[in-house]
Amino acid sequence: MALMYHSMDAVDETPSFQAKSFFDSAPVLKDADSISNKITQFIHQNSLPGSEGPRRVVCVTSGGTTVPLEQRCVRYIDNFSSGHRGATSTEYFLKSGYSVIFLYRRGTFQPYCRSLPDDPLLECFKLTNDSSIQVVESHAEAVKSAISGHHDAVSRGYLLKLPFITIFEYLQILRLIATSMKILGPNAMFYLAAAVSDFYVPWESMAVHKIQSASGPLDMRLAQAPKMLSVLRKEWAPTAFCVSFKLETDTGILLEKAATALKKYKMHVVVANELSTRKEVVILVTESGKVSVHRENDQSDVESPLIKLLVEKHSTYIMDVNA
Ligand code: PAZ
Repeated sequence: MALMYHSMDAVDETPSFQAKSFFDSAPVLKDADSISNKITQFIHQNSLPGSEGPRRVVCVTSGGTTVPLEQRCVRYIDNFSSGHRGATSTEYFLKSGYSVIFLYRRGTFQPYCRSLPDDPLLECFKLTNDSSIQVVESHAEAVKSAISGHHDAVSRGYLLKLPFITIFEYLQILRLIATSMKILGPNAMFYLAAAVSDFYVPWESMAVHKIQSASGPLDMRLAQAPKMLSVLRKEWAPTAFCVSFKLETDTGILLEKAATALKKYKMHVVVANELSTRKEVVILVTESGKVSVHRENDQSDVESPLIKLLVEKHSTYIMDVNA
């Protein structure tokens, strides 16, 4: 099967018009009411003045969106993203006192579970002679810290995890989160690390059933995904602090593309990263300049200094808005 990747011919449409057409024609989001209730409740709880005042809330997006090729989906286009950046960053945000809405691609890395083996259930546990279950000694520390870290964050109401698979689910849930987070004003942050498809097949022009191969090679026209960053900044959550990511494989164009995104979508920060070095170094691009952030050593996470810097920038932003 050969897929041809085309963008649609240039049309003179604003991002909010494109967004409206996207949502009007998207398949209905399953469990929308329940997702919406969870988000509202989470934001409400975290905006109540506690002993430390209302908490800052960050929406971390993580992993890649799929693009279904058929409505009764058998085949889809996917991307490389493992969700490691989002899961790791979530841990550091929680450590910094933020509450996190973790919007993640189902099946990708999860906060506090990064040190677990690929098949945790089968590799971390064993049956004893009396048929009870025991943790394998070599994984005991990883299991303990996964359970305690995760349980602590969820039971205290600081972590809400929402899964997506397709680009339709991702953008619909992101809109629900963003419009609900509007009430948090500058205390809200978006940390958009998910790898979102630039092209997709609109639902109404998608084959209903499995595409047949009998008629030979497949030519397929993909529409350009709407520029939701613009809509998020202008309409959904205009006072939130917004951090987006720019990934390239060609370092020669990375910083220019990041600077363009910063300006075009009015982001507060764009984090630029290159595919093969993304766990070692990222570059923060802001209006006031560029800063390289490196991990300290092979055992440490680049997200540790990255989140520290972003928290500082967010604090300055909150002070400026409230001044
Ligand atoms: O998910 P991961 O840890 O494997 O990779 C992280 C990343 C490269 C997807 C992220 O840092 C990023 O750049 N996200 C935006 C990608 C984009 O330009 O659309």
